[in-house]
Amino acid sequence: MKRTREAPRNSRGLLPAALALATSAMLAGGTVSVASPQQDGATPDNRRASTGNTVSLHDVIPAPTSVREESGKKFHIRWNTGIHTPAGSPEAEEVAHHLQRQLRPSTGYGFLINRDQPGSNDIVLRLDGSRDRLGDSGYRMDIERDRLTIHATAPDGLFYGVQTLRQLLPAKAESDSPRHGPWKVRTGEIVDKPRFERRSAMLDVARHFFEVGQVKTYIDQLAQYKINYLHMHLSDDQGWRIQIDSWPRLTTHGGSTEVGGGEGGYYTKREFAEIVRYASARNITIVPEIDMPGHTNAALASYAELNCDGKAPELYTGIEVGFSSLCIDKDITYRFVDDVIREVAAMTPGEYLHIGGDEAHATTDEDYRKFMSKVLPLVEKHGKTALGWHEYAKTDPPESAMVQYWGTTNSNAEVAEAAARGNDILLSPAHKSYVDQKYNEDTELGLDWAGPTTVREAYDWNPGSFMESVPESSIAGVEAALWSETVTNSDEIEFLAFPRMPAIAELGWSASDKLDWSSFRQRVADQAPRWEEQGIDFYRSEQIPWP
Ligand code: TNX
Repeated sequence: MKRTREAPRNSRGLLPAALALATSAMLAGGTVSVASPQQDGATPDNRRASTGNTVSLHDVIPAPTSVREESGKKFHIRWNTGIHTPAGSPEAEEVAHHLQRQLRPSTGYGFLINRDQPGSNDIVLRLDGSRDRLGDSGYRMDIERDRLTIHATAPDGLFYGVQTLRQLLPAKAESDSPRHGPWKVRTGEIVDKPRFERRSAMLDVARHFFEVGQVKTYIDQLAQYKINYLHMHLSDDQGWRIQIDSWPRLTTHGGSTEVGGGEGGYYTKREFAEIVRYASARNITIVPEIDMPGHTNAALASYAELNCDGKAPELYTGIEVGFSSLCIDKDITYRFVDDVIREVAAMTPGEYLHIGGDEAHATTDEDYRKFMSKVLPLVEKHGKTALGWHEYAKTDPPESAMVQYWGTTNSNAEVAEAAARGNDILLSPAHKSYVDQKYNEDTELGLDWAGPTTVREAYDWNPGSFMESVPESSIAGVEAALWSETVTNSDEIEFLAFPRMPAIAELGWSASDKLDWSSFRQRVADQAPRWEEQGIDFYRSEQIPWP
């Protein structure tokens, strides 16, 4: 598939005034303050622009809770810089190993990990953070001339601190081959913690199948923006992608194709375990979705007995939705669902199992309710909590169930009622956070039923106040959803996800007084050299002042 990478013909490419000023001052070798219309009381003084050599402590995505940058002094990573970890925490040591693996290739330094007294020039990880200030996943980074210390209350926070540290180093630190330093970080202090517990991304591996390596690549990209859940859409009309031992034809037959008629594919249990492990080492929990009772043609094609008329339909490789349904009145349907949920639950350590429930246009309302009333207890029986698309809110799921909103407006009575009953709401409004939508009419890649969606539209909303009659306390978080009808490989995933996924990541993490488009577009622009080092094929939106 060809993609439009050029900005639309009528774009002028004018530099915003502040950037033009910063650029010319930088070219002249000076330092410059860029005044940005922030509401956090920051003076132009403490907002120094990043230069080629060092990065401003303000230049981080998602924007941290508070930043204090000093002038002049730097922390210098040298050949003998070690990583100090607290004794007795294997998880903290894992974070140290992650940092070591991250920085070794570009710097060529060893980054010895030690548990003795930290030496000078060391990066120090400590589990001594203040819970009042940092919560369970926050961190405080104290950058001094001779030491950089990340304090957290738990290993999660250390991991997030390390992701911030990566962004504070020159972009070439992301290279996978040796580069010349210097490796300097400006001094000061960052205090940071997430606004919402759930910063999620969704990858549809059903419409087009993605190999384990492609999923890992995306996981790496998500982790650096502090995303902590990856929802995998594992079954749909076009394909069944996860091995189920008790129903083997789901994959051997149901997984054998994809949109457009390609060969499809599926994850064996071993491969899926590898995805779960890889994600968890990056603080990401996999949320498996088996979509039902609609979006089930691949299953119905694999087992004739699941169909009301006992006849298996053909495999499907188109992109229409809403034509398939499991047979609501057959007992075998619930033996099938029970087996699938049992096996999928056993493969995923996370609390939630997503049962889909969207666009069940081939199921009557009465049947849909009947189906959910039988299936929701099966989720509980296998030790999981249900997550489902918002249509299932009308079936009165238990209070523990999470409801995922995918509408294109900011009001939905059933979702508001569910919130009032106590259900948590996960927000993925399609016109904002569906990163499978085109950026503009000229982008060939992507669908456009809820869009097109520019980077600014994806960014410019506040999850806490977005939905009418749903208070911020009911919002679990946000999700950037990548459906794959038009997406066939990693380059195409990246083109749609960058820069919109980092935009959604910031909405999920940063405090509402930090959400500011003019600041975000500048910080996104400054990510470009990192993405280039990482080989990320991002969309050069004309809304962003790329360097
Ligand atoms: C709607 S949103 C769907 C998916 C499509 C997507 C394409 C939702 C829960 N269902 O089946 O893939 O639009 O943007």
